Amino acid sequence: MIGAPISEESLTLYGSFTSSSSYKPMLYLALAGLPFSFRTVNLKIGVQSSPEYLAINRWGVVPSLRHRGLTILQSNVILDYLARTTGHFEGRSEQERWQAREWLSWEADHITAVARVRHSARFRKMHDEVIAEFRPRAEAALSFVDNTVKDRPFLVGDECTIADIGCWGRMVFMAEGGFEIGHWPHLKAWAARLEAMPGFALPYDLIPSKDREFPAAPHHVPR
Ligand SMILES: N[C@@H](CCC(=O)N[C@@H](CS)C(=O)NCC(=O)O)C(=O)O
Repeated sequence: MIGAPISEESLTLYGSFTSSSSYKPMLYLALAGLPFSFRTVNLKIGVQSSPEYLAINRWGVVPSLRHRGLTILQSNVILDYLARTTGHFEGRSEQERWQAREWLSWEADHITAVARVRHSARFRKMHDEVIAEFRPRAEAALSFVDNTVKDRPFLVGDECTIADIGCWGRMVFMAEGGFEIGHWPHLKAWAARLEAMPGFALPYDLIPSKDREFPAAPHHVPR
């Protein structure tokens, strides 16, 4: 059973609380302070494969976003959509806006290795061959981010963009994959800068296990 959107104009996010892909748009909405409806898709009992949810998301995965009669899938496309339509975390110049999207594409190729190791370790009781293949790739991706934020506060320009939200959001469960954040000190400092932003929360504090309405947060600045 999946909850219905409140109205076409409101933002409705479908997600699950163990999912880094769901965390990414959820963190965006929390940092932007935007009001939205959360509709839970319980992956444990297979709601993602129900005909009702497949009518929303053809791939049977979370997240999905509904807004203004549109349905938007894939976490990075959702971040792109939210940045375009609400103006938050877009980047200041045209070059920065493209660069932020380049990072999202890179994230899907590389930081997903962190998510694979974590998934294998947490949900599948250690698939050694998966971990052996993806751990070095994950470490290389984390090192690339670490090196990028060595001399700059965020991945693109000097303020937080969807690049930071997308990359951080996908690596957020790194400890569950056995990655110790202290091994990447610049990345750790960058994560602390994100954590210091109003509205920030970690996934298990942010994503509810039940449907919930989120009102506009006090720090919300309409654009
Ligand atoms: N590339 C997709 C990945 C989505 C995805 O794989 N979601 C996982 C949770 S993180 C899911 O719904 N898995 C359920 C399943 O495969 O049955 C995105 O970024 O949105």
